[in-house]
Amino acid sequence: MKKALISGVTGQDGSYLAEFLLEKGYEVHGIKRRASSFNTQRIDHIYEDPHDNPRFILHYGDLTDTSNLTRIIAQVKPDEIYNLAAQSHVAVSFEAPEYTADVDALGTLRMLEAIRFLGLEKTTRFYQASSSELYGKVQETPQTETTPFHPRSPYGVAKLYAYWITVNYRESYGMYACNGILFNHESPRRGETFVTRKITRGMSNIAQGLEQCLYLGNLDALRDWGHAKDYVRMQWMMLQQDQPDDFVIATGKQISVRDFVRMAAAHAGITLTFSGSGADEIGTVAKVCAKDAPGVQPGDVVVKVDARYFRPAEVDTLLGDASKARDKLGWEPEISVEQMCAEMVAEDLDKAKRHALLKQHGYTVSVTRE
Ligand code: NDP
Ligand code: GDR
Repeated sequence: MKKALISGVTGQDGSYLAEFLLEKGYEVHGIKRRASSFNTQRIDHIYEDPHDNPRFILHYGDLTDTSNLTRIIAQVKPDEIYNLAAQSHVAVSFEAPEYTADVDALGTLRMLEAIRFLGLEKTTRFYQASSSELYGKVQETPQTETTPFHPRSPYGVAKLYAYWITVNYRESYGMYACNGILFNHESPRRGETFVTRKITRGMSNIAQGLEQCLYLGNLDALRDWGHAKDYVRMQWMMLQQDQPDDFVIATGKQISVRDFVRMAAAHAGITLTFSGSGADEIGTVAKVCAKDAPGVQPGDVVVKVDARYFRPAEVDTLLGDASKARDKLGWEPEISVEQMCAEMVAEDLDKAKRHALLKQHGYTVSVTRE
């Protein structure tokens, strides 16, 4: 039985990857952080009783703790390591740049060093969760594996270090180490403060009368959005090749944040008209133009731009070209952004309806917002 170790197993990708590898027959080990409240919601459905000889095993750990990582890797001796753990929020990285560098850049080095120190560099394969944020201020469109990097945030710069240290350990020690340069990918399990989930959740709550207005930043940012399920399949495929290599994973299509708002609103039963345009136009709003959902009236302003969500340096546009992954690995994304948005809204609307029902019956319902 093959063994995999996933850092960041409690995150969006970690949870889908754990499911995927368990289905493939792997013994799956995951690293989770100690938190003051439960942080395993995304993997609770695959949790196995530790007293029952499980195939899914969790270890407490942290990417900032070298001895802890070394001990886990020594104990598990994994065939494959997927390094997905990160402070993954770009805007937060401007608030916590040093921590982001510690986890995202040095954390990757700690993993690679642990493999080398334990003499596993010829037996353990390593996947690094690299990012389209490396391209930042883009030098060419669409972006491929050879497009120059110009990161625009402490997160992007930390991931740049992680990218190159992965390449360096491959070249220096003959380690099987790969970078997946992944463009944005989302799902109903996406963290609530990333823009797509913030929108699908916000529109669902507004449709049910639980919230009045969604405050967003740059509506004109363009992203190449795919589905996390498609992307974790590719992470595994990358580690099954004869030779290690780096691959872009993207859909090859982009839409704006504004269009994603329109799409999500429509799925939640709200038809919107936008006034104003331009990334910096604080007055930009979206109004409801038809009453299709119980929580809104025609004329209600349900989206406003708030400068607090602007970033000190923005990544305006990202569009990936995953031809190499298609040609060499036979990978194609199967889920479109429209299907993904519909799935996300369906789940968030379901939750909003349940909350609305509780509220109707006198229970207190609090909506957590950023
Ligand atoms: P999430 O933010 O959903 O998950 C991040 C995971 O890392 C969580 O399990 C989190 O734990 C864990 N983590 C954070 N800090 C530490 C730490 N110090 N030590 C140990 N674990 C830690 O991210 P995604 O699943 O979306 O992304 C996975 C990886 O892919 C990340 O590295 C991200 O930067 C990268 N990436 C993501 C893209 C995307 O669009 N989703 C695109 C390109 C790259 P906890 O649950 O406790 O917070
Ligand atoms: P991103 O994702 O920064 O691309 O990083 P995010 O969803 O945070 O932002 C996408 C774009 O939307 C704009 N935006 C807003 N973003 C957030 N979070 N909140 C808002 O209110 C808002 N309004 C507008 C942003 O300015 C940006 O242009 C994600 C993460 O998963 C990274 O870990 C990963 O590496 C990259 O994708 C690829």
